[in-house]
Parts: sequence; structure tokens; C-alpha cells
Amino acid sequence: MKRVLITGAAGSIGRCLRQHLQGVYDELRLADIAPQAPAGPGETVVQTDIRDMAALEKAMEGIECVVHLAGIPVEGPWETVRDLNIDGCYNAYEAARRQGVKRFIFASSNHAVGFHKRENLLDDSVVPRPDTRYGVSKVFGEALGRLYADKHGLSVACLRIGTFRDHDAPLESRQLLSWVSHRDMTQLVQRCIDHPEYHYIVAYGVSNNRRSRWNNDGVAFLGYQPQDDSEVFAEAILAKGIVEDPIAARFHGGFFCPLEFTGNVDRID
Ligand code: 15L
Repeated sequence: MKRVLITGAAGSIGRCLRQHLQGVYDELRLADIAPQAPAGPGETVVQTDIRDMAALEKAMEGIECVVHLAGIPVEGPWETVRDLNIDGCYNAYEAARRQGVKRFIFASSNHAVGFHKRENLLDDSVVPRPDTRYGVSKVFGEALGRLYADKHGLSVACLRIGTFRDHDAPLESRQLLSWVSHRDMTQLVQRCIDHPEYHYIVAYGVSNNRRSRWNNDGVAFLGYQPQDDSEVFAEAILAKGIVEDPIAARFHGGFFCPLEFTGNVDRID
């Protein structure tokens, strides 16, 4: 894969990938609706709205691999989730198909499986269990990926990303499980771009955290070897003595779970 397009390139993960992948591929095409820094060597910068299929098709001309990061990264009103993460995500897969893109890497999220109990270790075979409308949109993106892989032969990787932060460190106790460092995130994406052949995979975007509850054995063939462990931050974080919300603490999705919650936690098996 020599010509790579990143959507949402002006976001947190996009900027990190831009910084670390500059010069690695023949062309790194950077698409975002927001203004971006001017193109450096090997880069092309395009202003693209993922709600505009024609613009996305144009942005994907000649591209071999799409890294689709664009969308709303948190819970939001249905209209926003629908426009950006449902319609926008469909547009991205469909534009990729029309342009003959070979591989599609989808920024999914742990919130696609957020209502699984934290006491259970999660691998790539667990059933969807979204904790928000945002989580539902990530389940949708994973399902579209499965469809486009099976029906159209697109090679697809869905990354259930944990906690990625600009400051590159975990800040609270749940993030000791879910944190993914900049270099590990970059390595995972790069392995997914560079691997010669896979059909459809799901991987967790998480560092080598001693407290991680997510298992990537199913994608060991990728050779992803995360370098960072949140444990080095554990003492300082735990010393703050901040107690997690009781609903958040039960589930993988953490603080997304109690948002607008009107259910019965004891019925969630
Ligand atoms: C996500 O999917 C969000 O994009 C991010 O902002 C974090 O909240 C992260 O999950 C998390 O679970 O910590």
C-alpha cells in the first residue's frame, strides 16, 4: 500500500499519524473538513466533508488504503451521530468501493462493546454491546466493513480504539486499562496498512497495559507489539483517590455507560 488517505486527518489521531507516517508512503493524502497545515513532502492536503459523497470519491482517486477516522468521537445528539458516523461512514466505504480502494481501516471504538462487564475479558469474537448512540454508530461501521469485505472484496480492519489523548498519558483509573499511546496507535495502524493480506479483522487499539481487559490474540499475525504500559502512571493516578461512578466501573465503556442511563444495571448480564 503506497498511497494512503486519512480522513479526519486534523483530529487527535489524524495529527499523530501525520507526524509519524510522513515519508513512509509514496503519498499520504490528508482529508478533513477543518483547515490543516500545508502539505509537506509526500503529503497532499484536501478539504473534504464526509457528508459529500462526490468529494470523498474525488479524495480517494488513486488511493490504495483508506484510514477512516472522520466523525464525531464522543456521544452526541442522534442527528449528529447519524449525519457523520452513519451516513458519513457509509459514504466513505461506498466511495472506497467505487474508486477501487483495496483496503479500509475503520476507527471503531471500545464503545461498540462498552456494555460488556469489565470482569469479562473481551476478544474479537464478542457480540456487539454498544453503550451509546456513538457506540451504535461504531457497530454500524464494523458491520458495513464486514459487508464490504464479503460482498465487494475490500480488505477491512476495524480498530476498537481505547483511550487516545493528545497529552499521551492516562489520566484516570479506567484509562489504566484502556490507554493507547501515540506510538502504539501508530504502530497498529501501520501494521494494518502494511500487512499483505487479510479479509476482515477486528483489533483493539490498546497499549501493552498490565491492566488491559482486551485481547488481541485473534490478530497476532499482524505482529502488533505495543511498547507502552500504563502501569508507570498507576501510582500517581490511584493516589488521587478518585472513585469511578458505580455504573461506569462495572463496564468496559466506563463513563459512557451512565450517560442518560435509565435502565437496571443488575439486568445487564
Ligand atoms: C472513544 O471512543 C472516544 O473517541 C474517546 O474520546 C474516549 O472517550 C475513548 O473512547 C475512551 O473510551 O476512553
